[in-house]
Amino acid sequence: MPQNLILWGVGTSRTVRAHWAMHELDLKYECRPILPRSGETKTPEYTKLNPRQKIPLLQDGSFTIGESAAIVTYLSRTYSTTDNSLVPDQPAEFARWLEWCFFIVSELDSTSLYVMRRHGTNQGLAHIYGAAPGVVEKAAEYFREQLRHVDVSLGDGRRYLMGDRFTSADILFDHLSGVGHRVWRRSLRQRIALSRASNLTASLYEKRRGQCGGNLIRCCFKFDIN
Ligand SMILES: N[C@@H](CCC(=O)N[C@@H](CS)C(=O)NCC(=O)O)C(=O)O
Repeated sequence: MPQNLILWGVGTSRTVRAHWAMHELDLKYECRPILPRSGETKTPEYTKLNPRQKIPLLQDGSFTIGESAAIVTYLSRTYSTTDNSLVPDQPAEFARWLEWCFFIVSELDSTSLYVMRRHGTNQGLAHIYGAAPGVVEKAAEYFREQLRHVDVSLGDGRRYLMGDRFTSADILFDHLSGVGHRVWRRSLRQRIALSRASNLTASLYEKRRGQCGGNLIRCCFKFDIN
């Protein structure tokens, strides 16, 4: 069992992924609830830990790792049991899982959704990163198009992206967009680890938001992708 897990960050969909994985794997950990867009990722102390100045970040003893998808994979590969593993072992299943993860992180997140977040004026972060309405419109179009691939897969009524087996790909996808097929969504709602992680991070976020007050730059989680 891990001795000294510290997870940095709350208040974003990417940080919830890491908290959710912790709860799925039943791990005890310490949370350092720093917030995005609050200046807290830019302090010298944090920059030393993570020069990319992003959350989430995981410390496991002297080992430090960022990127939410890498964190959940590391946690599962290091601490899962045969019953709660979030990453398939068998080569073809592993490759399929990897395909989902890359698709979610690259096609859905980086190429389209995050572009909409950063440059959107409709509940986006254009006030920080600059408005680019044409780019946002094209990114939304691309996002909807890519989402159709997920719809086709989930349309066969499977409970999770990998079929009957819950994996970290479901964690990545859920905390990307709040979309997804009805059966899949119902399966996720039944996961106790998700409600535990969401409740914990929501309460920590509210507490910290109060403390940060006016220093916190407005941030939003919902985006109009219709
Ligand atoms: N690809 C990274 C993205 C992490 C990221 O961009 N985090 C943002 C918040 S969503 C952040 O920490 N920004 C720095 C800040 O706001 O201070 C991941 O999945 O972990």
